[in-house]
Amino acid sequence: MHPHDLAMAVICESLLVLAHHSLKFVLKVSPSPVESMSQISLWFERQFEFSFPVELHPNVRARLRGTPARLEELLRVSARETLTRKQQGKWSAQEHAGHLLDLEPLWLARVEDYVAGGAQLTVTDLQNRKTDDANYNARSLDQILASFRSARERLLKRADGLDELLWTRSILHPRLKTPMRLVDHLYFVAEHDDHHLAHIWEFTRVN
Ligand code: NI
Repeated sequence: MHPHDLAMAVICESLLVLAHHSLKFVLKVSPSPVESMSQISLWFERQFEFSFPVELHPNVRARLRGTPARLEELLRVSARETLTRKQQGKWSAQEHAGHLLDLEPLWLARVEDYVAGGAQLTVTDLQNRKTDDANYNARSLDQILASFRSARERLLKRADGLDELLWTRSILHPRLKTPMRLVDHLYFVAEHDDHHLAHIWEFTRVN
């Protein structure tokens, strides 16, 4: 080998070794996705625009109907330890599921607001103390999932029996100060489902 080529080979090898170590360093110091900021946007910062046609209400109901199956599919494949692990004091995957269960009575009460013709939708506790107090990590996962499935069935059954004219009735949302049609309310519930399913998915796929 020509001395010049040899020198080049040594430099190249040194650079490769350096690159390898830098990569190892980057991999070592990068926090895992769970330790870093979640990519999921904050629910209370979400803005909603409701401009889709009311005729889409069967599609929105189909989304709502699918949530128990999606939740079960996500949760049943993970170990209990993964499902109950809390990160930085935030809810565990199982607590997110419990929170979905906790909100079903609110969604149903809001459907009744449309039937009764109220001026504002039923308010809720924005601190979600109900979920913190329930201690879902100590409960059986099967029980949470079964309760959610039956509560969701009840909500959908109630929506099934409603007069077609009710779907366009508009009532003010107490926090967003936005008028919401009944179809928007159910769309809002489907978006809320997705928000928590995204959190659960984030937990279960990295653990
Ligand atoms: Ni929520």
